Amino acid sequence: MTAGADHRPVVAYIGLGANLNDPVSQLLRARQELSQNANLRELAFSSLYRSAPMGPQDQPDYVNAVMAVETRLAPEPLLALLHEVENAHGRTRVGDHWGPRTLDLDLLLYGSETVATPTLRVPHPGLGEREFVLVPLLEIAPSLTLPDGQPLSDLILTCPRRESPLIRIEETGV
Ligand code: ROI
Repeated sequence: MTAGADHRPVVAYIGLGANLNDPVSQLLRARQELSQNANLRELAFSSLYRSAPMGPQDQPDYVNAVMAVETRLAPEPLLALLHEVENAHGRTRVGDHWGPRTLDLDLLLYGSETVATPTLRVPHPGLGEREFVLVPLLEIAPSLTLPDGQPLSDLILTCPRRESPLIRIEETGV
């Protein structure tokens, strides 16, 4: 058994984002790599959405999606796997923390568990402010609730509106 793959099976949600080097193919390749990993089973993959950058505006538009997987990896080993895939995509962080990236994989939710360690916070702390995460997440999990019992559909009502719309650019056939 892979180290760390000893948790009871959990449904985890992964946010994918990219705005460099053909973002659509970055996301589609990442989906393949994740779904082919022996420790993950793909349950759903949202449409792809394009949006203006949140944060510094002097960078290309982003493409975002959300994937649901079943896994027995504990949260930290799952995060380590996400970092491996990011690195395999030649991830470089140009400039500051909120700069452009070839691939960003965020662990959004891990079953109904809350994680708060120095390296990982789940649910993802930006969830409620990020339309580009909430919309694809609701697409594949409309009745999901957060660990505190709050329906995800409530978060979209309070999510700050952006000036430019989130555009659904591609269905993924799931
Ligand atoms: N903006 C959008 N639209 N999509 C992202 O995935 C994204 N990721 C980021 C920051 C820089 C916050 N802005 C983003 O990390």
